[in-house]
Parts: sequence; structure tokens; C-alpha cells
Amino acid sequence: MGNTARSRFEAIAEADPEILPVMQAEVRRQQETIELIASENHVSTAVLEALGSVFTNKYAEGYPGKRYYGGCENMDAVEDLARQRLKRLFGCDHANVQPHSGSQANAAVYLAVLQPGDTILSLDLAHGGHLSHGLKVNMSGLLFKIVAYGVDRKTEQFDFAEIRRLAREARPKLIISGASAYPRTIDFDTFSEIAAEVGAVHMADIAHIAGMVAVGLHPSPVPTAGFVTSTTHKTLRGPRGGLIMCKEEFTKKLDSRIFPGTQGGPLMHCIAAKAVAFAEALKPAFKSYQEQILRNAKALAESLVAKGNRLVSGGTDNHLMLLDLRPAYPDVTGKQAEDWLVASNIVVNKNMIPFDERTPTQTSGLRIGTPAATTRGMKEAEMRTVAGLIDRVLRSGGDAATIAAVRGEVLELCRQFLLYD
Ligand code: DSN
Repeated sequence: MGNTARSRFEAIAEADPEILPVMQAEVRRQQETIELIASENHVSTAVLEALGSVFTNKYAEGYPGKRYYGGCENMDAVEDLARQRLKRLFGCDHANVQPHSGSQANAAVYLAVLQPGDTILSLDLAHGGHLSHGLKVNMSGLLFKIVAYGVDRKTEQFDFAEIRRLAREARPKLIISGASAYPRTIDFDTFSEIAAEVGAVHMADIAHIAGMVAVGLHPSPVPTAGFVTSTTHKTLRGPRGGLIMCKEEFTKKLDSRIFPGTQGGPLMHCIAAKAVAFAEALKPAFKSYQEQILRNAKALAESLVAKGNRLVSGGTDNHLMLLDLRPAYPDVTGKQAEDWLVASNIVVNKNMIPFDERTPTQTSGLRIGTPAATTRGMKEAEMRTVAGLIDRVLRSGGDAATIAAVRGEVLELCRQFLLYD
């Protein structure tokens, strides 16, 4: 992590010797495991430094030029930089960088355009959606009427004729596109078209694919959607947090629904770190990084399929894939497979697959993504090796000797791709 991080560890060692070993253990865990959780990444030392900066000391309720506290001149400068960089990155009319998370970003949009009881049309969680898009026990599902669309049973991809039919029938005020576990390109323009047809607002949640959208490797919803929300820590490779972009006409309402609508003081250290991450994303190297994420996902997917594994929809267009365990391993649940792989130092998450008959705590699928492994420098050859390791563990049925052998090979691979010094 460089000298700064080391000296910070010295201060923690003195102030809190109980936390220090836990932090060191987490650095070691990240170093010694291959992170294939599709929504995670490893940020740069520059982002870490901004996160650990004195910006955390300041209250700055309000927006640049209109704060409720004095002494905000540096807060204004950093938030303005973050907003300008975000606007450059995506070409949006207006940017709000204050959401503490993706869920907060989505909640603010709902409160900007909906009244309690209004209807939202969104992707079913079991088909790759997100809990903040209408899960019954989330505020979205508690406050609004949710009509869900899914993927087609045969293609396991969106069926726009069906989505259009549902929209005409339900007359939603808001249509949400975007997913947490959808391995194919999303046709945002058609979502915008359907929304316009039924008089709804279109909100695209691009949390997973934001990095690819930023560099033009995935179609952007920014030109046609009313709102675009995202997290900042997935393919965008920034600190944990959220952001919202919107059309000019929604600016005032949207800003007021973040503050004072749903949040108080912004997390200025996170906003500083977002600004740093956006600057990194504006550099040419970021496009090469996104290209490599895609090449790695293709290589991993093709190798898994070549070894007899089934992927939902047959493959991937983006950074993630969903492995359907049922054909090759009918008795293995996602939970078991996740546990075996984690014990082998390969970190993935169990995931529902479309039309899954198992429960969300068991599942029949695994979600596998390449953003974090790509950050540490792994390329197609390593992805093919990793596919072989995953396949060996799954086919062994959790055999302890196989897991131990694979763990040894993973450690060796990780030693060749160091994260932080
Ligand atoms: N929990 C995130 C994911 O893993 O996709 C979504 O917020």
C-alpha cells in the first residue's frame, strides 16, 4: 500500500492494537484470494488516501455555494471537481455525487418522481434485479406498487415485447432498467422508448456496468433516460458510494430529495475519493482496463463452458456470468459451491438463477465476475487457469484434498499478481 498506508498502520498500532491485526488479516485475505465477486474491486492507493483524509472531519450539509455550515470552501472545491469529472465521464446534464450508496441514490429518485402507492415496473430480483428495485421488505416495495418483469424462459434474456405489454397494462410512473446479475448487454434505448410510450420516467441503474458505459464499451442510457444511478465501487473502481445523473429538468427536485430529503451531511472523504476515482476513469488506461475485464470474462466463460458447465443465457457480454449448477451438479447448491470455492481461496457468491427452484439462501447458481481479478493484472491465460480450478473443485464434490491442492495453486497465482506492497 505504499509508505503512507504503512505510517497510518503505525498510528493504528498505537491507538488500537485490537483493530490492527484485523486490518492486516484483511489485507492478507485480499492478497491471497482471487476475488470473483462481480460487484467488488480493489481501489488504487490514491483512492485509499483520499478516503483516509481530513475531509472526514467536516460537515457540509447543502451543495457547493449553498452550505449550512461555515468553512466549506475546500468541500465546495472537492465536490465541484467530482461533479465536473462525472459530467465529463458520462456526458450528463446534471450530477449529484452525495448518495452514500446505490440504494440511497435509487431512493432519492423514487421520491423525486413518485408518490407513495405509485407503480414501478422493474426487474425481478430472482431474475437478476436488485433489492432496492422493489423487494417487498425494502422501502421500494413497502412504499410503491411493484410490477416485475423477468427474462424469457428460453433465451434467459429480456423479452421487450413482454416488457412493453406489462408496461401498457400496468401504466407505471417509473420503469427501472439495470441489474445486479444479468450477463448480457442491456438495450437502454428500448427501455426509454417503452417509458415514453406509457408516460413513465425511465431510471437506469448502471451500478454493475458503469465502468464499461463510461468508456463506451456498453451502450449508455444517459442520452435517453431521465435518471441514471450507480454505485461508485464496482467496475468504476472508486470508493463505496453512490451517484445520480439526471436530465436538467429534474435537477432541483433530485438534489432536494438527496438533501434534505433522505440524507444529512455528505461523506466528504468519500466524495473526495469519488473525485479521484473519476479522474482515474478519465485516463486512457481505464479504457484498456475495461477492455481487459471483458476479454477476461469471455475467456473465463468459454473455458467453463468447454469443461461442461452451463452458463445462464449461454455466455456473457459483460463482466459477469451466472453458472447454473443444475445440469452438471444436480445435487450441489450454490451455497455449497460458494463454501467449497471460498475454502479454495476463490471468492464467488451464490446467486439465484432465473426460474430457480431453490431458496435465496441455497440457490442453484454462482455469480462470477472479472473486475477485481483484472485490476490485479490477471489476463486471459490466468482466467483459463481459474476456470480449471473452479471446475476441479465443483467436480470433486467438495473433497478436502482437492480443495487443499487448489488453494495451494491459488496462493501461487496470487503471489505473481500482488495487490498492495
Ligand atoms: N450487492 C450488490 C451486488 O453484489 O450486486 C448490489 O448492490
